Amino acid sequence: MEFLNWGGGEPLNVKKWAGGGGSKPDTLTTGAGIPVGDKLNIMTVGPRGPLLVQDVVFTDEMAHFDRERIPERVVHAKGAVFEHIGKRTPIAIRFSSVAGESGSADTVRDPRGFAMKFYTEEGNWDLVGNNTPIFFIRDAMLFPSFIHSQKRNPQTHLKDPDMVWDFWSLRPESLHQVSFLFSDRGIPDGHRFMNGYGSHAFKLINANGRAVYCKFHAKTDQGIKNLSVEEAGKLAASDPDYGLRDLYNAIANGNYPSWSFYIQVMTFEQAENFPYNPFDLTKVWPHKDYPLIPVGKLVLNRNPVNYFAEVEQLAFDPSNMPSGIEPSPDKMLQGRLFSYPDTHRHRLGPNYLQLPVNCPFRARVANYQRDGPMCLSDNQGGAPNYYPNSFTGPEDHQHFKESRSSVSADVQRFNSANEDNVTQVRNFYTKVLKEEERERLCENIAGHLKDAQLFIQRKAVKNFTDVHPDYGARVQALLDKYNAEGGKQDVIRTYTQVTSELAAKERSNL
Ligand code: HDE
Repeated sequence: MEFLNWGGGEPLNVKKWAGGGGSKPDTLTTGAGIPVGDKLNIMTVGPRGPLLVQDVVFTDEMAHFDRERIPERVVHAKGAVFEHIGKRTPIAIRFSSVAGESGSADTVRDPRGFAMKFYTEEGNWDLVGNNTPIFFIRDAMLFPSFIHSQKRNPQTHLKDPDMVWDFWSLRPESLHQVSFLFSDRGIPDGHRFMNGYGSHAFKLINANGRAVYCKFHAKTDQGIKNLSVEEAGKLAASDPDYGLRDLYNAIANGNYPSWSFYIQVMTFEQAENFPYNPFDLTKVWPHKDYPLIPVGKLVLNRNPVNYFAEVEQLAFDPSNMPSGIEPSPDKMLQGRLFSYPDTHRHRLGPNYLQLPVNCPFRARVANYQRDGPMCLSDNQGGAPNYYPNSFTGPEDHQHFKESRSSVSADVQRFNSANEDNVTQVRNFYTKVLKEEERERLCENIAGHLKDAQLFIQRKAVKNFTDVHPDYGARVQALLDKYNAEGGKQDVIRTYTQVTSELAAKERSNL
């Protein structure tokens, strides 16, 4: 295999990562220096089974990622309604963009976060979704690297199209989400005019203990509205807080935005016979086979009173699931069950669940956890702090036990890289998009991909061609135009070439 080197110190108009046929990289290790055998796949029981706590390569990677920085936040509002007919449940929703820092423009092309917290009488339920039903990857192990590739280059601190497209082109399972992102829906017109999706499959268990798989959808009652690339660009310059302002004003003016809430249901038997892994987050469950069933409405009728208290400190956690909702073996969801509470313990401290906006104020917390920094409550007073005990400490109840499921399979790092990365994307390209939407999709992709090096462009185009020859050809034709205009040469310099050029330059400066 050929290895590319990360060149250092070039002027910013010269592409880094130049190289080819360079030296052999070091062996990858954990933070403790232990060599890693597989850093692309989490360890599960069977190819579709749950993640194991013994996957310390994963926890090492993820716990470090969780502590990289204090994440910054964008928008939030509060509202009402859920559960049995007529039942109202207070909720908090926070909208966000993913890759930008706090203060970045609301009109960038980026997935939008759509995080929902339901304060139920049986504890908080967090459905931490996006405005897309799918995601870029299907294995949680890849998430830190994926995010690094979308954020700033560690050397230049610039956004780097090479990093973005290098990762995407090496992981073709991203094609579905990339195609969605570069379509018109990639730039929603503020937060009110987009849908929200729980995205993962979950389990729903009824009162008789019968379980089904389900997915959650929140469809905007305002209708979908997107911004054109031109409008979005203008707004980014003139009103970067456009989305936040729009939402805040709508709620403040009593024009409460709402979303109709639906579920899709799949029986265990249907899951066995589904043509793909039904827990693969890069794919959807077709609506014609798994129709949307209406179950409620989300209404946002109050703005936060204090941004820091109610938004900055608001902590979502996909592992907050009241009895009756359980995780499916979706590998991304399994990874998130660990990552979110881990990041909150780091970011807000181990007692973050006592903060008013996070505490399950409609339920009563009774457990054996005590102390820790910033304990805000009475620390459960004089109640016993060990279990079991012979006194009046809280007891567990069989009634709330998780549903039983059986797995029996090899424990392994199962490689899911090639689990059909194209069929659903092809449907999206040929059947969902109209001709002019296809044109805009290819223009948006080429307009971004043009800034990556040619060898990365070629890898990306190959993947689009695998989806559909027309897709690849259109993107390539646009790239050819850009490349010719930009005088881009099809030359990849080796690391040695880059460094010797630099050395020569330094000598001439002497
Ligand atoms: Fe997140 N994600 N994520 N994510 N995510 C965070 O949690 C993470 C994923 C999403 O308004 C972080 O509190 C991992 C999918 C939203 O506060 C962090 C993986 C989806 C928000 C984290 C994913 C999301 C986050 C950063 C893959 C859509 C904002 C700060 C295994 C279904 C929540 C924080 C808010 C935030 C980890 C993938 C949605 C670092 C490890 C898929 C809406 O913990």
